[in-house]
Amino acid sequence: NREQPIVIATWNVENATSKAWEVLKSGGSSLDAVEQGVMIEEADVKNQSVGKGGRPDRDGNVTLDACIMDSEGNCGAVLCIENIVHPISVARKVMEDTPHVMLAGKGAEQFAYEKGFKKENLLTEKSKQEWLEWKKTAQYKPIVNIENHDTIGMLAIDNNGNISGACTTSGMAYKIAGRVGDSPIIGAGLFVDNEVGGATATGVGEEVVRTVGSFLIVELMRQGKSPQEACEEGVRRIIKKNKNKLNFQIGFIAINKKGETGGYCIQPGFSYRTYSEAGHVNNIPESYIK
Ligand code: SD4
Repeated sequence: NREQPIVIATWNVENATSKAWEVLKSGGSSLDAVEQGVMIEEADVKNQSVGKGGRPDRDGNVTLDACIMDSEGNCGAVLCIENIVHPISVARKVMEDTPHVMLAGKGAEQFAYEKGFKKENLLTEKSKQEWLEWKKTAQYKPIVNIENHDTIGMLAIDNNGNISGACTTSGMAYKIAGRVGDSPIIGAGLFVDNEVGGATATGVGEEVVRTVGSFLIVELMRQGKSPQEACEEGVRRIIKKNKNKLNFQIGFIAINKKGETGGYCIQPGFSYRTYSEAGHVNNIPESYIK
């Protein structure tokens, strides 16, 4: 009952999982599948939490975070990069073409241009108008499940049984300039171990970083927990540290080597997509708060 190939992703990102599935079905690698899958959301200006059209920081600049990890344990990330539509592809170049894992800010942007990426304005009129409206009160307040469509984390297993993952975001809306969340941090926003499985996160990144959430979930699976049990324990660790202020969202998804999947979150409203021969499904996981 091995589910392979299979792709899973945070939120109801039908176009992104369809794209990844197309790559997997045609015999492509899980690395190509997750890259091309999340690129759909990066380019979609209607998704205001990822890539082009993302909400800016409090100064009005759109800054993006992304990371990618392959089945060999190689990884690459870009942090706080501006003017580039596909940070996931820059992260892949960091992984494949440099001796480094992370490039940040101006250096990451400079590297992208050297690799042939085009400079593009990422702030859409819609995101700009909303930011101008926000500036009237300028209260930083993360909103739970913004539009039910958010940071995308994606995990895939290809025909050869190899697991890869990708995670990409514009981060928390109206953050302080320079702020980086969990999404580009290997182990926090994303982790893959080809012997065990993979995990990825969405929500208030500071809380995921504090518990090294995705690494924790993969390690729990290594110890024998199912993806579902591991995601629940990952969320419980965060809850323990935040007993009196559970007003934020965290969602984890995970997959193991057998292609079994799981997901769990703090607040209702989170969902994740799975696409395999068994079908293309939007799953609504249990939440800690009902
Ligand atoms: C971050 N985890 O930057 C991201 C934001 C996010 O849904 O997931 N939004 O903290």
